[in-house]
Amino acid sequence: MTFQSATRLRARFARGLSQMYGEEVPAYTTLVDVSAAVNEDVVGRRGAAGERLGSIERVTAERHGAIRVGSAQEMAQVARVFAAFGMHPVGFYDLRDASTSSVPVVSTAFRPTDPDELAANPFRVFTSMLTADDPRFFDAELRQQLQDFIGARTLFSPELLALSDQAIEHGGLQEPDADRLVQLATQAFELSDDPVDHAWYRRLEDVSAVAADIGGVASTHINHLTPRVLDIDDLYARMQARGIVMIDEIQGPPRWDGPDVLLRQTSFRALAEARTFRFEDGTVGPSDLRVRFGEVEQRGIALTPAGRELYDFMVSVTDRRLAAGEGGGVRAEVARTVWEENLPRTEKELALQALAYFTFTLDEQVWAEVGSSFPGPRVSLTELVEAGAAVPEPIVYEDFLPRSAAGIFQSNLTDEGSRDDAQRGIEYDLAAMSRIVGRTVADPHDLYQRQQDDSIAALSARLGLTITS
Ligand code: OOG
Ligand code: NI
Repeated sequence: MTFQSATRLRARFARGLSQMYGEEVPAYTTLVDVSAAVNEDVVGRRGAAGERLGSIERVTAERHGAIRVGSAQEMAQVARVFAAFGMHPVGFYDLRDASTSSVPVVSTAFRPTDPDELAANPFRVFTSMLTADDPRFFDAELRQQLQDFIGARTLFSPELLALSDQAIEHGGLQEPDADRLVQLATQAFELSDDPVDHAWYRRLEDVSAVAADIGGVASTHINHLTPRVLDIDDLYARMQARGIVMIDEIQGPPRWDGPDVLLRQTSFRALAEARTFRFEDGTVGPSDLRVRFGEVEQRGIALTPAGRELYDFMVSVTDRRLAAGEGGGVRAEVARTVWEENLPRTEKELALQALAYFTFTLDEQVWAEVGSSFPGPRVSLTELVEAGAAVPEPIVYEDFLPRSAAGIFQSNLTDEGSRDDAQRGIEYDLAAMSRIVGRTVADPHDLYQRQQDDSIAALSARLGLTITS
C-alpha cells in the first residue's frame, strides 16, 4: 500500500500545487470556489447532460498550470519531472507569431495521454520555453547575457531529477520517496523571495515582460493555475459581480445554442505581488510585479483537422466582419452569427460530417430493432449513426489554442515590448520540440483519432461486422 502509482502521484502533485498557489494568490481560491459553485449549479440544472463532457468529480479536480523555462536544458529537465507524474508532451505552439507584441516563447503541454489516465486526473501544464536565440527579440550581447544567467541557475535539484527518473522507471514510487518527490516538485514552482536584480529585470522588460519573468529571476514559478467550469459565461458574470475585473472578452468560441467545441477561456488581470529587489544603488527592498493572474476555462469537443479548418475559417470571417463594423463591435455577437451560419447544430451532425472526434456506443434497444437490416459483412459508420444504433459520445478537447494562449499572454502585458521583424526568426516545430524535450511530442490529432478508432474497432467486434467510414 505504500507504492504510489504515477496516477496517484499526479493527483497529489496537482493538489499540492493548488494548495501552494492558493496561499500565494488568495484570489485563486475565490476563483476555485466560484467555479465549484457554477459547476454544482450546472449539474443541478441540467442533470446528466451537464456531465456529458466530464464527470463532476473530474471537472471539479481539473486544473491546468502554466510555467515558463529559459533554455532547452531546463525544458528537458522539466519533461523528466512531469514524466514521473505520467504527464507527456503533446502539441507544439509557436506564440512568437501568434501575437503582435513581444512574446518570445515556444510551447508544449504536458498531460496524461491515455483516456483512463485523463479520467483519473487530467492535470496538465502549458510549458513555454524562452527563445533566447531569436534575433528578432535579442541582440547578440543580450542573448549571451541571458544564456549565461540561465545557464548558471538550477531550477530542478539533482535529488528531484533522480527521484523523477526512478518514478519513470517503476511507474511510481514507494513511500517515503513518493512524498519527497511531490514535495520537491511542488517547491520547484514556488515563488521565490530571493532578491531580483532590478537593473537586469528592467533591461529584459524593455524587450519583453515575458522574457523578464523567465530570464530576470533565478527560479521559476507557476504563472497561473486554471480551474475548469461547465458554464464560463455564468462564472464571468459572478466574478464581475464580486468586483473582480475580468479581461474584456472570453477567448475562443462564442456562446451559442449548438455544441461547445474546443476551449473557451477568460482571465482576470495580473495582481501586484510583493517581491524583493536588489536595486541599482545596492540596497535590497520590496517592490511589486504584476505577472501572475487568474484564468478559468470551459472545455468542449475536440475537432478533427477538417473541423479545425472550419474553426479557423469562422475565426477569420468573424475578424473580417468585426473590422467592417458589424455587430456593434462586439466579437461575441458577430461570432455567434458566424457559428450559426457554419457549424452543425448537433453532435450527431458533427459526427456525420467528421468535423469532431467521438467514441461510439451501441444503443442495444435500437440495434435489436434494426440489426437485421444490416446483414453485413460490411456496414458504414454513417448508416449506423443515422439509424441511431451507434451513438456518438464526444471526446473532450484536452489541449490549448495558440491564439487564445497568445491572447492570455498579451492581456497581461502592460507594455508591448519591442521586436525587430526585419531579422529572420529561428524556426521551431514539433520535431524540434521533440529533440529539445528528449522525447516524442505527440500530435494531439493522433491521440484523438486513436481513441475514436479504438471505439469503432470495439463496436465492430461487438457487432461482428466490418465498419467502414
Ligand atoms: C501561458 C499562456 C497559455 C493558456 O491557457 O492558453 C495558457 C503563460 O502565460 O505562460 O496558459
Ligand atoms: Ni492557461
